[in-house]
Amino acid sequence: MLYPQLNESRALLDLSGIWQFALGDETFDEEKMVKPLAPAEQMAVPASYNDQKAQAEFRDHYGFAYYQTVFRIPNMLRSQRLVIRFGAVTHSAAVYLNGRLLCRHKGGFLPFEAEIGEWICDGDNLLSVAVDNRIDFSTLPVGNESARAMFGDSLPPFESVRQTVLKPQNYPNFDFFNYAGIHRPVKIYSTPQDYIEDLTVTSRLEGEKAYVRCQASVKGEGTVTVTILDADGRQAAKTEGMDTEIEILDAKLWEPGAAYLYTARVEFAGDVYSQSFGIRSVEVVGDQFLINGKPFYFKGFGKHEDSSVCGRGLNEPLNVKDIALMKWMGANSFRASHYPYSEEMLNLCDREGIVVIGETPAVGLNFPDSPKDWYCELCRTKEHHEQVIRDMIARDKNHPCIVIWSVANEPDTAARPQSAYDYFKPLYDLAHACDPQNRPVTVVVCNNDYVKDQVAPAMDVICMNRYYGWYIFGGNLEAAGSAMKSELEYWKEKKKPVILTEYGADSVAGLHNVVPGMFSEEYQTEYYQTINSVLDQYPFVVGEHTWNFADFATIQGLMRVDGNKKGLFTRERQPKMAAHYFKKRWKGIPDFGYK
Ligand code: BDP
Repeated sequence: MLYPQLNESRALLDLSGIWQFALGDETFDEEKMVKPLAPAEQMAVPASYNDQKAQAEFRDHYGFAYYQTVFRIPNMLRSQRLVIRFGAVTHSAAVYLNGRLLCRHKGGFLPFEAEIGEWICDGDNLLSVAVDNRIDFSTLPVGNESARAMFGDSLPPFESVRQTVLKPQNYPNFDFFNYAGIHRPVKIYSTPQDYIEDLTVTSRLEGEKAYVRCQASVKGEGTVTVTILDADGRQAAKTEGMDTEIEILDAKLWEPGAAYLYTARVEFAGDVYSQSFGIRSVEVVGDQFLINGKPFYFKGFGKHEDSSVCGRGLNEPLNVKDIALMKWMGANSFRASHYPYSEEMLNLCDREGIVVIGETPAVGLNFPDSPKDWYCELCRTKEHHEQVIRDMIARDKNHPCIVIWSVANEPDTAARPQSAYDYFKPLYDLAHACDPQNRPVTVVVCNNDYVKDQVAPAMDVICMNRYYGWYIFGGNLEAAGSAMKSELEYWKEKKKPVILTEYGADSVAGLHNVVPGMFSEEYQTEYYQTINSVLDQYPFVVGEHTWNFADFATIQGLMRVDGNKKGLFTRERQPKMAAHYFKKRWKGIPDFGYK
């Protein structure tokens, strides 16, 4: 799906701003969609609604919430094809235009769009969006379906108390706040009636030669012309055809830390679209991860789209800042944990030369205590999971920054190994089949009983999350180091590259110890020193991603002091001691050829 663009053939209108808003309940109220909301709150879009107000009912809301705005379409655009596009609405949406259902969408982290030409009227158009934040065993991320599933027998026996506890609410089976709302921009764009529907740009390196293939899918009659422009806008090649390959002379490669972007300017009938892309290769050879034929070492983080007030809403200044901080530390990569990030962030990473592991929102696929074979009997995510893989890759396929697809984070792949394999192997195959660049595919795992896991060894890259020294052997770094070492001895036999995609310790900024204890900045730093000294001994370990880049909001709980404090930065992006430690370490580790 193409990112909306303003150019000589396409207009672009941004509906960001203050919308009308009302909280609802668990029943969809069509009345709130067909006429102006009254009474209405004021709510900013894009952003989560949870933290924009001062009451708990917004933060802890369960069920539907309603948004409305009005817009007018300039007369000069009325003859054009008009499309409304939502960057992301979390977790599911119903959209009404002028009182009629326009479209529905399930999944909170990918875009959807609908043509609106026939629906538009003169004067004000009423746009209503119902957002449902409920999560269960059929959604990604996964929510538990009752308090009992969450708390089991620890619920009190008193009926009245129990009823309060059991009042309908979300029970996330994941460790980030269940933010909801219109999270990414809502835009209307126009195209001519004959238009470019999609573009796929891939590149191929053959020795010194580079070839670029451009496949266009179009609606209407006409010839497709492709002009490749270099980063200075100079023509590098030109060709014609719906599916065409051309050689680029003296091609400059896209590299981590040294991004070089070309543009494929595609013309068809009266339509034009400029698709940026990079020429680079990604492959796994033996136990190494190669970018442009050279062994790459991932230095970076697991992240979240999370900030105060905006919640999970697009926050572009923060994205710019985060990349600046990554560069300040000598990091070169991050994982878009645990959902596809905004297109705006990926565009930025393309330009900044930051490497990204793209991930679906499949987090929480674990029910360790379930007596059932849950992949088959409990979990109802399979179809939706397939859909998000298709949609994520269709959206992100042209980004040079993305070098790995992660199909899921920490599913339980060890308790019922065969069932897990039967669920994930087809998804792994699907991701490969969908990707025109055929990038490596993985499932990020975390199992104490790792020897039983059949999924991780079947992946192109073994990505593992590990918390020796925190959840296991908390406070005992000596034991943590040996546990890490013995696990790596096991993975060594698989002869595949391994990335430690998560490891970390909470630290409360400002808490200091002479003798490091858990939650202090010193402990967090020593924790990393201990684990890193083990990682450095294994050449097949091709990357280290700390958990997390910054502190982030979570559900309230005994283990969370105002959120998850495993950040190297505070939520406000102030560095903790460990950030300075990593800055020193990573400045000394080259992007290529470290091991
Ligand atoms: C891992 C999860 C991540 C959590 C982290 C933690 O992948 O989402 O936030 O643990 O507990 O298991 O800090």
